[in-house]
Amino acid sequence: MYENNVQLHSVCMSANKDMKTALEEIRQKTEEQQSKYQNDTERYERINETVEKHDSKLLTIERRNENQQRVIQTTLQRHESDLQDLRQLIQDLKSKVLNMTDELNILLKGSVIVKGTTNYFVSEEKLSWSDAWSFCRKIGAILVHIKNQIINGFLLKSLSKYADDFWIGGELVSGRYMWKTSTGYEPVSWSNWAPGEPNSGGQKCIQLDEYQYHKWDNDYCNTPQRFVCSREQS
Ligand SMILES: [Ca+2]
Repeated sequence: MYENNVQLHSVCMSANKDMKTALEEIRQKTEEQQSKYQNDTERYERINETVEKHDSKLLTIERRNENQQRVIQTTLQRHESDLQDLRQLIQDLKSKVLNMTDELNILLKGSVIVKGTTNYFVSEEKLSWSDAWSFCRKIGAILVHIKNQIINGFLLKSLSKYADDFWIGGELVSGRYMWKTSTGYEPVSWSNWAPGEPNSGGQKCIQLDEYQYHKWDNDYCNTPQRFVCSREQS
């Protein structure tokens, strides 16, 4: 009986020891697992932190890119607008040069005299009264109106060297002599008709008659004559 008890005791002790060993192993493994879990958690947190930092940087870079794109887009649009303005400017300049060339070519066909703020163009070529009017309009002028003795005297003196007749801007309209303006007509109130003029017949346009010392004479409007345009200086 005693031996049996000793034996049983020995078995129990052995079993107890094994259980303790097993428990110790489990405890150690649990601690190792806990430590590993702790390490993994810390590593995950570090990775997560790094990812968040990178996300933040990426967001900053994306915003910066968007801002740069907006700036580039705005700059491009401004340059396109400037380019468009420059093209228009070049077009306007070309047009002005062409107009100036036209005007220069016209001026080469005559001469310009100046009194006060008015330029007078004395043509070389001879045209009908209506063609002379059109010519004057091309250079922003009109066939000259002579409304007083001062202008009359100035033109007589200037034209006395020419042995030609000159159209001026008066014509017969509805039985009355009128100055043709850029928009209509004004009555001729001051005049310097040569003796016996204006005579009757189909003569309806006023010229400065060289044979009458450039006094006024009505003549046939289709007759080619030299002419005088006038334009106020701008
Ligand atoms: Ca006449």
